[in-house]
Amino acid sequence: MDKKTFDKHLEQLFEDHWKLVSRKNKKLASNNGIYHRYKRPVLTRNHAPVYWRYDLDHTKNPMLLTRLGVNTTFNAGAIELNGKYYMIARVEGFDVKSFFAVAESPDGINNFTFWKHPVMMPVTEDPEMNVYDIRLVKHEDGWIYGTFCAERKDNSKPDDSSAALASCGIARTKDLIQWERLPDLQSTAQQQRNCVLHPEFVDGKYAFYTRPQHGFIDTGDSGIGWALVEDIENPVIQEEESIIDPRSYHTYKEVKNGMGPAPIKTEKGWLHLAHGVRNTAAGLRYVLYMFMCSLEDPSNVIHRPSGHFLEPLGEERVGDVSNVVFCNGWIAKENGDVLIYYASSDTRMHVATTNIDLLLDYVIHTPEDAGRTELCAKQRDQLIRKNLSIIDQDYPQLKKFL
Ligand code: BGC
Ligand code: BMA
Repeated sequence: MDKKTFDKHLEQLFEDHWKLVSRKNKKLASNNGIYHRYKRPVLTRNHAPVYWRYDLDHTKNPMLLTRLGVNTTFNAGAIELNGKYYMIARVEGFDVKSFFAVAESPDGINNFTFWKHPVMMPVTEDPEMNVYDIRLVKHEDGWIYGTFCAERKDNSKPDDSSAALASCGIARTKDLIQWERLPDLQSTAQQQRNCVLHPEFVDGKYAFYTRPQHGFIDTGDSGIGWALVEDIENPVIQEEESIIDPRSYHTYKEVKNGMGPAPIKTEKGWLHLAHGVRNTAAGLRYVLYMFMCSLEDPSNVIHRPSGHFLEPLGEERVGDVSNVVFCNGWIAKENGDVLIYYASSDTRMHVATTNIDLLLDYVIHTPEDAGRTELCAKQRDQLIRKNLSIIDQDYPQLKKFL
């Protein structure tokens, strides 16, 4: 390409990118009353700046080819700071290494734009192969913490090229730019993924939601765990973690589950969003679910609405790892609005909007899973009978729809 054509094409690339990040999203009608989805994803691989992917030097890249491709932008942590909304996305290159990058929006829904540089996350003495799925929390100690999965090769199995060890990386910051890396969380479990720091001290200690597991994929007999840590600069869990939300047979969390973002404090309790995984003939299926813990004892689950909260729908079902929704970031605004950032199929980010009142009503008043088919059918039939009598007495105009 001669320089003139090169320049023209280059400008077009920048313009297309600009159009993409300037485009406003559209709220869709709610299909459940609980939250609204949006027409378009809020962060995709095309949101990655052109200068992250191309070499703009005409002498080195005369045909204007992508040099370092960006494959996916997903599983973002989220935080509101000084009236702006930030996601720290898991950006995965074509090289299958992910890194963290901050994307900023003026309203939390539109115009998410990556900062110029990705996060330069410091490493420990044992640098990891990969990092992903950061959870951000403003802790009452004054720091913003990021907890994420730090993955290393399992050197005890040199012949197995996919044997890996997952552990909880911890770093803290004040501005999302400078990060101080702390040692990885140490526990009695061989592996940890999906660890989340509770925003408040509990008995003067740091509290972690964990997910102790025996193998890299196999979570063994576990679920969402809970443990206290005295010193965040030497984060060691002394006791065995207690499992506050176990997996269970024939539910959306039959094979594994894990905490989502840090919980939101409300007057009635701590709201939790988590993911549950079921194994199917089409592979693992990930959905999101909610529960609530008590204010007095944040390790005590007091409400468990039946079934999942958000599932992969339509286009969300297809991507790099299909049939997955995953959430590790949400923001509760001061006015009670809640922005839920969820990724679909390990590929792109979406937002769903709701508010605390809706979530409380959902979590407190959705009945619990009745436990087995006969009881679930009865539970539904009771609702049907009640509704039919309400229609009979109060809504004669609805009878024609029955
Ligand atoms: C991937 C994760 C995945 C995990 C377990 C990791 O290597 O990066 O996305 O959740 O393996 O399958
Ligand atoms: C994992 C997670 C995510 C991912 C999911 C589905 O175990 O930690 O990174 O979204 O698998 O591939």
